[in-house]
Amino acid sequence: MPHLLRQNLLLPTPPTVTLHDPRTQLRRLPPAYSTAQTPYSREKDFAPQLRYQLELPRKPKLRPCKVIFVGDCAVGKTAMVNRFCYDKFQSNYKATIGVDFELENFTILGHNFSLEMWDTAGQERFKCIAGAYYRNASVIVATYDMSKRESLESAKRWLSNALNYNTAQQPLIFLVGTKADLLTKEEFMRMERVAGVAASELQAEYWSVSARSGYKITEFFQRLAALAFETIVLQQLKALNATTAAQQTAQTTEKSQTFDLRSYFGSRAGKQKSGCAC
Ligand SMILES: Nc1nc2c(ncn2[C@@H]2O[C@H](COP(=O)(O)OP(=O)(O)OP(=O)(O)O)[C@@H](O)[C@H]2O)c(=O)[nH]1
Ligand SMILES: [Mg+2]
Repeated sequence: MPHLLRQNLLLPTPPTVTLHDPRTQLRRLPPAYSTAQTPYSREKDFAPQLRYQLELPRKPKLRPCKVIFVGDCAVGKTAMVNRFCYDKFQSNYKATIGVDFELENFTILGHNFSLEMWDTAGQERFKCIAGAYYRNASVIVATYDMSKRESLESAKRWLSNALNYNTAQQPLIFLVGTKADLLTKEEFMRMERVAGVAASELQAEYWSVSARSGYKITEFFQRLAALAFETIVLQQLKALNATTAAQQTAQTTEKSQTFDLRSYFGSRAGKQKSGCAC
């Protein structure tokens, strides 16, 4: 009925409004899972240099950030990515063949920033090809199943393997425990203590999550995206400052050489003049 009324009165159809996913719009730095278990920023907001850099007329050029998920088979890598990207959970296990790929777009402090998520296969038979996907990853997520203690030891090996292949400068490292819903409160706390020690040995930020219940999934991905964004922009600023400093040094050297040549030729000309006069 309202539709007919609109047609009869020749009212313009309202514009379609695209609603942005609030989970991917970030204005502040999300907190770590635990401030005691992170080697990264413990601040409540982005670094002041980052905000300053973003206000300059020269905007940073942001390439998609490569994130790799590694860990034993069936620990829940795919479930974690799917919960964040599609808000869905499948209880039947379908092993990843080789690698799966997802792209997630964020808007951080008004800038577009994409995460390229490479969800690798944990099955042994794919290990030889996985190395090819590890190169140039800016973030490594080492994943273990909180209900299987041995998968934590494997996560350490997966991480060290990924670091061997990685050529990116100091990737951000996360250690993530999945399937938190399967543990009792006591088991959960015990496992977190053990994993917390492992995380500090690995110099990784620690998170416990559950793809089934959605526990801390959004918070984890938001923190990952925000830290990656901050690191990449600050690295660009550092590189830019280094280039400017090198250019300034080159200009100063050039100027001092010009000065030397002038004084050299000036003195010769003076000598010649005086020579002519006598
Ligand atoms: N209870 C519970 N089950 C989970 C959770 N996450 C994953 N699972 C289950 O664990 C099984 C394996 O999950 P996947 O995400 O496919 O594991 P994966 O690490 O991607 O495995 P590969 O692709 O073989 O490396 C599936 O049956 C999931 O339903 C969770 O948070 N809680
Ligand atoms: Mg998988």
